[in-house]
Amino acid sequence: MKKLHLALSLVIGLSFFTFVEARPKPWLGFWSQICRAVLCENFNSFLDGSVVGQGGWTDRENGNRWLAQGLVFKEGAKALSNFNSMGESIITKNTGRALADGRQSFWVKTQNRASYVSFHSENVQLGMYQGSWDGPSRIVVAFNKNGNVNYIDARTDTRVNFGSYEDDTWNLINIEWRSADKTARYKLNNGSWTDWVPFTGGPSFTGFDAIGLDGANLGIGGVYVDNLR
Ligand SMILES: [Ca+2]
Repeated sequence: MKKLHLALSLVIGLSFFTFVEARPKPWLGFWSQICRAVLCENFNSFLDGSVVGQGGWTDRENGNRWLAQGLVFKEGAKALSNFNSMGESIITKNTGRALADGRQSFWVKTQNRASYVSFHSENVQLGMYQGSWDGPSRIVVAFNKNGNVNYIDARTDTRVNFGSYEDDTWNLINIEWRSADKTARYKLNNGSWTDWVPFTGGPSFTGFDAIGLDGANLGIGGVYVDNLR
């Protein structure tokens, strides 16, 4: 009798397993939508105009020059633009979810970069921050007037060019970081990864929970940013 019960249990169990396996799995689609970056943002639902105050974005300095707009975008229906001729224009967003190990990508399109005013080594800067733009640890990438893309090597506190980019073209930046040795690596337009390089503020690092964007001294040029993932 016990053997019969066991056999019946097996049959019922297997039948249920087969039934579950055969069902559509909407949660798999949901799972694939889960954001594994500091921020996943496509800007498509934003109202045209200043991004400050929308979707949790805040003004760090002259941030109202970052606009949501639907004329130029990489994905969907909208992207951010910035045509800040002089000085800096900085926005940040803290997601409230710190990643000790993680990744982040950005799509960036400069416009008329020849008209940019040379500004240190960063006309357009994108990055991850700990706490805020002014936090102790950061990973930043910058696009310059001269067509170079750079990161900061914390060992020398200098910007290191690791690629060049085309003006008036959407460029993809991928960044990964790890807490084990407080390093990051970088990739431009699906090229090769750089080596793992120490990022700024490693000794204070616990996790990145903020994103920052800066458009600086763009002259009569500008920049578009879309589809952070
Ligand atoms: Ca978009």
